[in-house]
Amino acid sequence: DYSLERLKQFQFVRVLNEDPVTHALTLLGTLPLQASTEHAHAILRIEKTALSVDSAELIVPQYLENTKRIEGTDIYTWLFGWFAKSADSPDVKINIVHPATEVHIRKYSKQEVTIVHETPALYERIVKPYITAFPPSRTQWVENILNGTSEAEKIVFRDPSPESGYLILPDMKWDLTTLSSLYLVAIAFNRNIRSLRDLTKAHLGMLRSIRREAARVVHEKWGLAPGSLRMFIHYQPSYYHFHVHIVNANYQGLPGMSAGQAHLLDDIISLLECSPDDGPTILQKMTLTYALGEQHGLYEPLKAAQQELDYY
Ligand code: M7G
Repeated sequence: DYSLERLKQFQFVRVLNEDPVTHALTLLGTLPLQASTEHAHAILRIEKTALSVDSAELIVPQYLENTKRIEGTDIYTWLFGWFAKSADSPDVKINIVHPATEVHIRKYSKQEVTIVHETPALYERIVKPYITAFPPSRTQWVENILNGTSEAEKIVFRDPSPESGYLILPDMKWDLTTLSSLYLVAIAFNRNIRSLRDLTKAHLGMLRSIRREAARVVHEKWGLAPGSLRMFIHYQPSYYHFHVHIVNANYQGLPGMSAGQAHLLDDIISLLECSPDDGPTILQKMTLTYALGEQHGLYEPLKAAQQELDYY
């Protein structure tokens, strides 16, 4: 039996694996064999237990012993939390949206998804008006970052051109320290690109620049070699102001990486390169297929419109 006393005789050799998605570390070491002083190799996979619904009342902020703010912009704040005073590394990362709108409550709710096919016609009729109807307050956090009132000291790259410039900074999903889950975001200064449907050949310079500068900055600042980044663009995004997700390629299995939602920056660049010089680009002519949660504002209208398509 692996009593506490026996486990304490574990002699650490090395870390075999680290998984930021499941919050696990796999250690190699040795443990004494039963009724012996002789040690043999032992593998310990240590995983933080899931925060279950049953433990909800134990993780409410009243039980926190300490917090440390990581960053914040507009209605978004993210911080570390400790449940016990002594622990070095924080027990939890807490993201706060406050005051939260109805759209936020729906986005963060558990929901079933359905696959929809968005033809250019459906984009024009349903999606474009939906995007246009968002109040500017929805992307106030983006404006705060672009005009330097928030997260200014976190910016790692800046090209100030209003047409083709952008900023690169840590995404609020990142804890700023765990390299294996490195997550940055590039945000364009150009406010006219609401989604990848608006990208044209004229934006190729900016897209190639993001690809190049993100790799350079991440190499210089965090030592990650070329090829260690997965850069992608969401469709649908939550925020219709053009941005690119820049993520450690080894950080896999995130919900926002599903086929359909995440489009590789390299593929987008290539699709634009293959597009004609005049007229609509491939991104404007193609049918985009993706999963929509039932709480998404486009769910009902797009689902209803699917009957008109030839797919079924
Ligand atoms: P998205 O594809 O529009 O939506 O990406 P998603 O949130 O469903 O992925 C927006 C990206 O910006 C996400 O990766 C967010 O984590 C990140 N993000 C959102 N806000 C509100 C902030 C913020 O205030 N600061 C920073 N640094 N990143 C943010």
